[in-house]
Formats: sequence, C-alpha cells, structure tokens
Amino acid sequence: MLATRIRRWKPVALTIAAVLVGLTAPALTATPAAATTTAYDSTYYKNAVGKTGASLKSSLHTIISSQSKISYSAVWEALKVTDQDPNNSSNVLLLYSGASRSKSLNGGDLGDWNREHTWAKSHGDFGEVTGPGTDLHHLRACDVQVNSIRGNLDFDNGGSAVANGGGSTVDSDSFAPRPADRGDVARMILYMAVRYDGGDGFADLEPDEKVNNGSAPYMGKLSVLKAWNEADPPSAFEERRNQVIYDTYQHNRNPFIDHPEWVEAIW
Ligand SMILES: [Ca+2]
Ligand SMILES: [Ca+2]
Repeated sequence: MLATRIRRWKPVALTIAAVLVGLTAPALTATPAAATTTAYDSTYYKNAVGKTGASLKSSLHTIISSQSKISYSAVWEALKVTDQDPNNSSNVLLLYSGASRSKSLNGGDLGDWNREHTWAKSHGDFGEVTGPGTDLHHLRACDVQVNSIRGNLDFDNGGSAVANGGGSTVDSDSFAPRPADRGDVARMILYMAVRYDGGDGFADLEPDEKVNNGSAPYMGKLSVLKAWNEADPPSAFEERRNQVIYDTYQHNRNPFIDHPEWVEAIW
C-alpha cells in the first residue's frame, strides 16, 4: 500500500520573541517543498522526524543503510517491476526521455533500454559492484543512446536538445533531464549522498556546486538539484517505485520522495 501523503505549509522556526509573547501559530512561508507527513513517520523515520541539518542527514544515513542488496545482473528484472509503465504493464518508462518501451528490449543495441546509473558510476568509481553500483534507488531504465549522451556528465540547466530525449538538454559539461524527470533525478542524487558516507568500502558521495567533477565522488550542481526538487515534486510513479523497492527488493526508502522538504532541511 502506498504511503498517505498529507501536504501542509512548512512553518518557519519560532523566534524567541514569538515564543515569549505566547504565539501558538507559527508564521508561514511560501517554501514550495511543503512539509509532508507519511505513514512511516512514527515507525521508519521516527528517529529522524524533527531533526534538521547534519543531525537529520546522519539519522537518515543510519536508517536507510539497513537494506538488502541485489546483484547487477538482478537489476534487469527488478527494473521491469520498479519502472513499469503505469499505462502498459508490458513496458518500462525510460528516464530522461519519458519513452515507454517493451520490457523485453533490455540490452545494449540501438533501440534497447539499459541500466542508467543516475549517480554516474565514475563519480566515486564504484562501478557495477554490489552496493552503490546496484542500488535501485538511483538505477533507472533508460534508452541506450540517451544514456550514452548523458554519460557521466554533471546535472545543470542549459544546452541543446538531446535527440529523442523528450526535452532533455545537453552541452559539453552538463545534462538536464526533461522537466518531468528533474525532481526524480535530484531526489535520487541526494539519496545517494545520504546513503553513501564513506563506509562499506565505498567513497563518500556528496553533491557540490560544480560541473566537470569527473571521477571525484561529487555530483553537481547542488543549487540546480534543489531547484529541480522544488519544481518537480514526487509523482505517483516515483512514490510507487519507492514503495516497490522498500517492499520487495532493498527494504529501505528514499527519504526525499517521502519528505521532499528534507532536501532544504539538510542543504
Ligand atoms: Ca517527476
Ligand atoms: Ca555522503
């Protein structure tokens, strides 16, 4: 069953003055990523709820690091379930382009779909090893050619249209997904930053404000990813995907799909 989402405005911190005069209703801000509550707040997230900043990040790291892992070869079959087209159960929906394609066309040829590491596997050099290389929370079905164009580029606005990219754009040092996938990408990247903190023998992945990060364990640009998280809130597809990964494969969740406002609370 999908988590129930209830949106409300995010209250700003009460000022000391406001507390002293006994105001009970905090002032409201127009922050787009409204605070949310989910069915998991009193269970899965109970040690994180109410925290901010490094404390929230650390708490979430502990929570989401308790997980099952699958092999890279098992990712093929998992993606046929997690990325299923809600309008055609024979197909998967492809990241960046939004195309719907037969599940049976997985492979490496033109017209096939393959396994995109949204956090490029060269950024921190984790490859396809079980761990970050096989973590379904950032692995997505993607058109072979579009995946190749994205390569290991950092994310930023701008560039020219990607062929058959559904509105995605690219230039020499960055890639931007089609608008409907931008929030998804932001939340996947920031999941990876929280999940991988230098333990498990893998690099400490972190967002930064750069492009051309190359093999460094960083992914840019943070300010753009934050804006994309605001502009493209979690969809039913994304929420179902999170739930399927939790229920069936890894038994951990992407906190930023459940609580998109935690992006701003940490960064
Ligand atoms: Ca989206
Ligand atoms: Ca990290």
